[in-house]
Amino acid sequence: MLQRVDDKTRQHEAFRADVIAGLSQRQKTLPSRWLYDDRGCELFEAITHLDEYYPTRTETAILAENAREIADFCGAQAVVLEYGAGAARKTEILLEALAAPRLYVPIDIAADFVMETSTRVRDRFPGLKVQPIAADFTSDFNIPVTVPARQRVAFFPGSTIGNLNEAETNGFLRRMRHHVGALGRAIIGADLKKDVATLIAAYDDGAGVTARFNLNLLARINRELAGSFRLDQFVHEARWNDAESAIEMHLVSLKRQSATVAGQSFQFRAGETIHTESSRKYTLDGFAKLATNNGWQASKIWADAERRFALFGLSC
Ligand code: AVJ
Repeated sequence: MLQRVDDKTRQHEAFRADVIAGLSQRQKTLPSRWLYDDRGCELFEAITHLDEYYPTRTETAILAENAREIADFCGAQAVVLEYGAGAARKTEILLEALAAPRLYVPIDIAADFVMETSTRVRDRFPGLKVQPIAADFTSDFNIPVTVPARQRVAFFPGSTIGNLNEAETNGFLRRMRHHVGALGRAIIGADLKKDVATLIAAYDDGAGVTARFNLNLLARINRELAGSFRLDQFVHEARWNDAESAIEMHLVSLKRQSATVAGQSFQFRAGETIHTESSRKYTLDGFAKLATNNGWQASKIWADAERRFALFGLSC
């Protein structure tokens, strides 16, 4: 319990520091990880069911259709390390396809969430050992020695990798490589570059769910950091940044205004934006090169017929 209180306090402090620092920059920016409070998770779940948002259903279908081959690539007795636990259906498809997984290790910064995931997976797969780790997968941490060192497979679906910047991506791929060891493997989901109209629609849906998801970040700041953002004076925008090969989400200030956060005041020009998320889109070659540069080799690629999304099977 004490641990949990500590965790909450630390999270709150980190949130405040990130918001103050982000809003003090010339291009105001807020780290996308803060989009996922309870309401944000609910809204993201709703996004995954939208017609325009193709990634989730495409990746799930790729996984389901290639489950046999993917399981073979992992090895029947794999030790599955999942980074950012909770991709429920995807995890289940993989675990189901593995003949005799030795252990499932969900890793997530939210201690409560990783415990919930563990319970759910234990219920669903009686007999499967589950050993949760509460850690932030974007910073350094060690896998406990109690996790068998052989046949470790890093599982990172959802194209969450696309939200990391270049330095974070390199660091993350290397850390994963270190975690699984020389004989280890990885299965990583990555969204692919495609026509801009399809991409924009996926991040600016007709029903406005993504807009609510983005604006919820301001509501969260108001709630948790005594913020004074006027939610009706900011609008959601999805932009394609060609140089970064990324879709960006911004919150656009509709007028010249100011907002207070934790006692500090921030000024906004009319049309000025807060950059809240980048979602990088890869080419098959580009991702393979990224893997190679960080100690991996892209041995397998599973994609849908339209090449919208890919699962990469990496080995060392
Ligand atoms: C969960 C991070 C993969 O980048 O596509 C969806 C988040 N943001 N719509 C993505 C998101 C806006 C999503 N990821």
